[in-house]
Amino acid sequence: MKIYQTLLEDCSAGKKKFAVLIDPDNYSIQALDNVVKHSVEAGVDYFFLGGSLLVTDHHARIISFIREHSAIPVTLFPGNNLQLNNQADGILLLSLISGRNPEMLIGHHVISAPFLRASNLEIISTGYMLIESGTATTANYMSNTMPIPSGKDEIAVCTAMAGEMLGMKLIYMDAGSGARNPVPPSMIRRVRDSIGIPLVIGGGIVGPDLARAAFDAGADLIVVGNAIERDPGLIPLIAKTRLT
Ligand code: 1GP
Repeated sequence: MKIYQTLLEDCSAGKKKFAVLIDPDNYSIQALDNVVKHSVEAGVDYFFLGGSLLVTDHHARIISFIREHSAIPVTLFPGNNLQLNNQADGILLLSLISGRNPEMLIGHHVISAPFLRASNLEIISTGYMLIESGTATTANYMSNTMPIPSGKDEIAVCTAMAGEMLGMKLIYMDAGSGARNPVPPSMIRRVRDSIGIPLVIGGGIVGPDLARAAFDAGADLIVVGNAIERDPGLIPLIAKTRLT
């Protein structure tokens, strides 16, 4: 319960959190070394690890490298059950509640359950919501689901409330990796006002201004992947937006 308990305590104290998303396909060990160094210096809260589709097989090596070079918790953010690994600290057990694909709602979880039960991973049940972002994302294609339209705040609100009522511990609204438009602040605000559990926002946050906008609208934790792959120097700048 360490990752979730700390997140809950920090959220109730109004402390904002920042996760760096590592898509194993997009990192050499040298590039990872640079991002891990920046993340340690800037006090990044979590590494999330995963992608909608992986085409390389150095997932395990990436986890070991991060574990050897930092104490920042590594949380799996798996696109499918080939991305499970017992060396991480925890896993966002994602149920894609914005979609109507039974495999993404419960099917993969059934297959993964024996592995997860036998593992030491901290399991964090997450209501995962894809939000339309102006372009087709890998997440939408691979999940075979339709995202929530970006102007339909009420659909997002009702979906998040249902996730909380079903006992999920987090709501994660994601515009998808490399999204042209991030989750709109108005939608973040409406959802934040409607649920009591921590709210995670990711997808298309490309710099400190968008990070600050997401926090100001009510995000408890933001996730940034693509922009950091392009420029790890953004890590300290985005980390600072937690405090302002
Ligand atoms: C995607 O929310 C994450 O699932 C991060 O998105 O890569 O666009 O930052 P970006």
